[in-house]
Amino acid sequence: MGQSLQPEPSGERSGGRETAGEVSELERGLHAIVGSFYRYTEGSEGPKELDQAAFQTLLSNELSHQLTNAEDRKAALDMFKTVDANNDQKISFDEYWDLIAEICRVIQRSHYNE
Ligand SMILES: [Ca+2]
Repeated sequence: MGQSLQPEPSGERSGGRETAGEVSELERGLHAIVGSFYRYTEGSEGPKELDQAAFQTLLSNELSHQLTNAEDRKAALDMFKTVDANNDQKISFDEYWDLIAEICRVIQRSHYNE
C-alpha cells in the first residue's frame, strides 16, 4: 500500500508529504462531521458515544436547519430511537454516520433533484 489516509496533522510535519494548496471545502466539511460528533461525546465514559441528552443538544445546536423539529423534545426522542439502530440507548459514531448519510441524501434530493 502507498500513503495511508492521515488524520489531521498533529503539530509539525517532519518528513511528511506536503499537500498542495489549502485544505479544501470538502476536507473541512469531513473534519467538521467527525469533530462535531466527538465534541458532544465529551464526558461520556468508556467508548465515545452520545447519550440521549448529548444527542438532543447536537441536534439543536448543529442540525436545526436540516431537521425542522430539532428543538422539539418529542421529535428528538423519536429521532434518537430511529438513529439508535442497535437499541443500546447510545448513539455510536457509526449510527451518527448513518444519520449524516441520510441528511446528505435529503440535501441531494432537495437541491440537486434528478
Ligand atoms: Ca446505539
